[in-house]
Amino acid sequence: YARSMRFSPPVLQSLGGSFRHLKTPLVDAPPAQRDPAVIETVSAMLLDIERRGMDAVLDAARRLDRYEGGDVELTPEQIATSGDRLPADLRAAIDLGGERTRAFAREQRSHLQDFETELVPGLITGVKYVPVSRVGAYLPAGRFPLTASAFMTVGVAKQAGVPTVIACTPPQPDGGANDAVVYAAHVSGVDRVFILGGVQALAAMAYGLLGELPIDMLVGAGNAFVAEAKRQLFGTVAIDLLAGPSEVAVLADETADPILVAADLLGQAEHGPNSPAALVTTSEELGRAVIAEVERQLPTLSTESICGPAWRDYGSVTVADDRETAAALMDDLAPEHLEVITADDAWYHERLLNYGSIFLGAWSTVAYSDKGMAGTNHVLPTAGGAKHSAGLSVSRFLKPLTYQRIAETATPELADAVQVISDSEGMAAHSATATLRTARLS
Ligand code: HSO
Ligand code: ZN
Repeated sequence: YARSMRFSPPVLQSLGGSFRHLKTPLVDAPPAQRDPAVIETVSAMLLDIERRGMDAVLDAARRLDRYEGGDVELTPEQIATSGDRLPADLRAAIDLGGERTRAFAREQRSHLQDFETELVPGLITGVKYVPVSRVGAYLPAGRFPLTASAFMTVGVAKQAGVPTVIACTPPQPDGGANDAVVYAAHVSGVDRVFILGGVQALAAMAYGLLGELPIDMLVGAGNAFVAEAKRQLFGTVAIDLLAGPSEVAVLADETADPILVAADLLGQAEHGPNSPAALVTTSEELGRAVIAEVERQLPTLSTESICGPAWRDYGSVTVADDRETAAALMDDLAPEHLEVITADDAWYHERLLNYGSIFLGAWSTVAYSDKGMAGTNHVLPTAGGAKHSAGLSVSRFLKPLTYQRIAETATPELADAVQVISDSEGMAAHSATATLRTARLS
């Protein structure tokens, strides 16, 4: 994630003078994501854990998370009763978000159809969707617990039909797990939960140290160490994606309400002091009003110490002369979350190509998806990753496996062509698999 919500100079150049910046990010360089010290630390930890197993995992948990407990696994009883300690309204909201997220995943699953087709007589080919067998979800509970992450990872994997989904979540100051996070994992159908954080959690799942076979796929976001551990474990296991700081971009025209636009920009800037927020607008008046409104709202937020620096250092406001320029600028940013609040929402929806998830109209706001209420996944590509990848969804947990069933009738054509290509390459054994069949034709 080298290029967090920055316009690329060649794109700006290609757009000529058809835009101007009202506010540019104060910090010139994007946040350092490939810190050599982080890479070193993570690789030393993974090596240690691979060699020494669970002893090394527990050493790391004690040293880094001050974990003093014995068994890191929650009992089924502890998981089942996690909701009892929550306020009733929180419990109900978690029930709602969990069910909504599963409903969307179920619907998406139903559109992924196995198929079979006879390409030419006797050549039958097809696709069969098969879920991965074991998934490990990382459920962060640091500065903010992000309760809904369990819906997005555990819940969606279960809707895909993944038989075993285990989860790790870091210990809280009292040594236990965060009840809301565990309850969200429980309603999502989690099989086992462990109180383990950071690199040691990912390694324990990937190396099969938790009384479970090694998992096939690691999902879920965390801090820079967690992201780096996923990067280094990729190959040993599959991963969802490498998430950098959460981002939001708003594309608005003169019809947008600056109060809502400012609130939605600050809404994601809250994730961290390096969380980018960008406004691209076709109205200079709206742009200026939003800048003023952000300054007015900041002191009203209890998280001003995060949102303030994020907006100052990574916030931007750009005015485009027309909607085509606005769309081109936005496609270049390729934001994780994109809100479109204009009189032309449908036109933009049709035209825009790069975003993790899009929110159309003033009533659609990012937090609705963040907390699971919109049903869509909040694990999304950041830092321009939306140019090449989509976010997590039920399809990521399913492997479209291909098959072929070939009859004698299709053999002459296939075998002759395969023989010709194989011979031209000098691959005699490949060629023989075809010619032996030709010889057996009745
Ligand atoms: N915006 C984050 C998800 C989240 N935010 C959950 C708050 N809660 C990544 O999409
Ligand atoms: Zn968020």
